[in-house]
Amino acid sequence: MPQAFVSTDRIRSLFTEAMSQMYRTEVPQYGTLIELVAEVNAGCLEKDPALRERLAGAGELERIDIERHGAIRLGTAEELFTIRRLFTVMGMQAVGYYDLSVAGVPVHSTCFRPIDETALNTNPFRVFTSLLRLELIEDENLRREAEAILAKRRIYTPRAVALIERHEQNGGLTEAEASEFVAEALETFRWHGEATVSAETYKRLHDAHRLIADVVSFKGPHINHLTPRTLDIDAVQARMPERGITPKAVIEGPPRRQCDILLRQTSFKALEEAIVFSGNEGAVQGTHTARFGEIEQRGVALTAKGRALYDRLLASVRGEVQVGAGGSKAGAYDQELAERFKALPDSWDELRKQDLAFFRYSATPAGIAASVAGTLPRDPEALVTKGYLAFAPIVYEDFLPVSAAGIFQSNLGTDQQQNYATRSNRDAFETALGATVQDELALYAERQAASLDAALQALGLAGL
Ligand code: OOG
Ligand code: NI
Repeated sequence: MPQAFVSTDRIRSLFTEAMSQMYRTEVPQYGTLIELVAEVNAGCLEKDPALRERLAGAGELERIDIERHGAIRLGTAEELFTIRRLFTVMGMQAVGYYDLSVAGVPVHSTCFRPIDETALNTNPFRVFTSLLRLELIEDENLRREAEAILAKRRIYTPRAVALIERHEQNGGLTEAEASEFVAEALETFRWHGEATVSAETYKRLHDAHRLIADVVSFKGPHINHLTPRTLDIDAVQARMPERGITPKAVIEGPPRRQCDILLRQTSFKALEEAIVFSGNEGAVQGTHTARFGEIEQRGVALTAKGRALYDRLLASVRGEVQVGAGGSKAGAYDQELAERFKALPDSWDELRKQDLAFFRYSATPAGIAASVAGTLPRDPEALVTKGYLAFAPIVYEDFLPVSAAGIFQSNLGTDQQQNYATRSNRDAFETALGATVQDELALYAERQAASLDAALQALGLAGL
């Protein structure tokens, strides 16, 4: 008898749980953040029974405090190639290309995440995965040295690679293999307090860019943050100091609204941690700043038209108010953001009618009854108006480059702003990845179209 394989969704859930446990132990302040988020979420549910009911109906209640994303930074093309294969075992694919060099961060990135609706509903965990762009280091000697250091490391355990290969060959993993795989994969994301380089090399890498030191100096790409979901990001942001946590100055993304759009996120500043440098003269103590905690609140995915409006409004705010290094002008920024975003409709129906956001359609019981009675109008818009077709927002599952740059920056110190010649290099990224990244807008559009087709079919109006 062939052995039963477990689903990729189950492997992803096991992995999310293992990673969460590991990170809480490694970064105690992250555990404190999780407690605060749980408290705020519980308060929201108590205040808003309708919200509780909606979440319970969607099967969300039990997994509300589960992490929604994490991030790593890789050093070489081979590392990226293998991480794609590793994430495939967990049902995660590369979606979107983000060029962060335009924001002075020498990386380009993608998001590994589940794609289909069932998988997203089971566990939407994603990993923002960046690849260092060594070609952006100007000093040729330093570039070569960094390449040589990275070429020597092996960030995957041999057993993890063997299990990836087994998955590729057999088309799945058994329960026992899956738990072994999760334990082995976790090793890649673990923190190592011992740098692989001397204090002197670290300093030179750090002087070129703090991020370069973070990627090149260690045995592996330690997970640098995990991000749970909050039901009220403003409340968590405001209450972080109560728990001795220092938040970044502003929440990234859109302002608070009735109808949440895209992604709002904020983080606590990366911690300074003790590390040990390698060297002939014995262990040398030092510190490194890389790891932090973040929270997120997601809203509806915007269409290309909606996104263009979002980008324009955000750029106009950022052009007007620049938040200073110490968080000066944060209040003015928040105010300006709220003000300018009034140009983006704040009702689900307007967002839908103006083709600004994506929705999932379904046939209502009234629609089915009208279909049986033969009294349905033959126009989708009329079907919506009469309550025969219902629609619900499709959640944005991806990232926002300006926000991501803000998260990077707040953990790098604002003195690190650099401008690279902004040559985005998607081809090189995809060659390293060994695959093309999927277009996120096409994925949302497909889900919207498929839901409308199915709803019309249910109403006996297929092909309308
Ligand atoms: C990734 C920063 C981006 C987000 O939520 O936008 C990110 C990093 O610091 O490596 O995680
Ligand atoms: Ni993040």
